[in-house]
Amino acid sequence: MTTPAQKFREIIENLPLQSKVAVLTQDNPDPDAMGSAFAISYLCRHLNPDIQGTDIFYGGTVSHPQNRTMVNLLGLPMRKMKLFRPEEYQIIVLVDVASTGRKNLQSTNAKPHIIIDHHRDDPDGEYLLKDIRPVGAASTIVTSYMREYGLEEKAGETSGPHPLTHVATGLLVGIKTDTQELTSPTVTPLDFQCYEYLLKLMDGKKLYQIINYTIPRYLYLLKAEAYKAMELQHSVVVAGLGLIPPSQRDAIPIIADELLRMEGVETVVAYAIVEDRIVASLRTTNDGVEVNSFCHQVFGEEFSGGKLGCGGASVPLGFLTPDDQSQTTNHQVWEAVRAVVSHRVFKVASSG
Ligand SMILES: [Mn+2]
Repeated sequence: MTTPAQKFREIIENLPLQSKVAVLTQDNPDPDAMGSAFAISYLCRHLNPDIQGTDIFYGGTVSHPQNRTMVNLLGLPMRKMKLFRPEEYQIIVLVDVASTGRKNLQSTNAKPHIIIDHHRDDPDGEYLLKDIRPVGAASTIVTSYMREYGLEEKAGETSGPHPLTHVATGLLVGIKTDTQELTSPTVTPLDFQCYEYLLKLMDGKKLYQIINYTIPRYLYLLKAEAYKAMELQHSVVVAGLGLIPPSQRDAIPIIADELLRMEGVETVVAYAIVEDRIVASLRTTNDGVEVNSFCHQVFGEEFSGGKLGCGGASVPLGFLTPDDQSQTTNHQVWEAVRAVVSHRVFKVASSG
């Protein structure tokens, strides 16, 4: 029987001279998405040095400071989706994308030839290869290809623009973060085996730097703002961060996660105005809170959603979008938003 790794090798090896491969991943890629996309790109060039090249595309932003550190330290060649011309590529690979409905990839509808994923879904259609397995990380599946090809024997060699150690480091961060250090319920024996395999290949210094990433100063300032502004009723905390630029939007979920650890707190809503939207993160450890309906009641069904203790919203402000250079009106819009969000959160929380 042909394994998925053999099938992948066969597809890539048989590509005509000068072919190009596109690897598409989540719009707002997490370490698993970036690590596995980078490794697929590496594998394509390794299996067929006669191809013209591979490009990785994503539609949104890489803004979490850890993800930015990963991109910089490993030299991940991530390109913006608006540069993607599907007709230029002989093979399109989707990796770590929840394929059915494409919930986390909406910036293109190009049809893939290859799907590699661990999200539990099964998209219809004909593909050259569809390797969807219920393991802890997409990075695990790609690592299993590397093991099958015996890539560790190439470890000392540095042909190509990226050393294997960088690829292995990216995959390791992918498995670590997607499986919460191999403790999530989705973890399989294959995740452990691949993790161990990567430990022998990775760059320990780079791994350390990614895990202990430099925290940007704005995050401390926004945390200070959150601590000052937060309102607490019973076990519910609401923290408004004010107007923040898009490059800082990842502070919202980071602060929500942190406030959830406060003694006596079970539910957190952290939010800010980002350009023309209210962006919010909701977290709860209270099993009685149905996150999806909580989000819908506070922010509207069209603009929010969630599951299993974790939700979010992105509500367009439209006519009320703050654009006052003198800041006076901006402040008033913020005060209005703050009053409405606090009122609704506490109302919905107490009605549950
Ligand atoms: Mn993943």
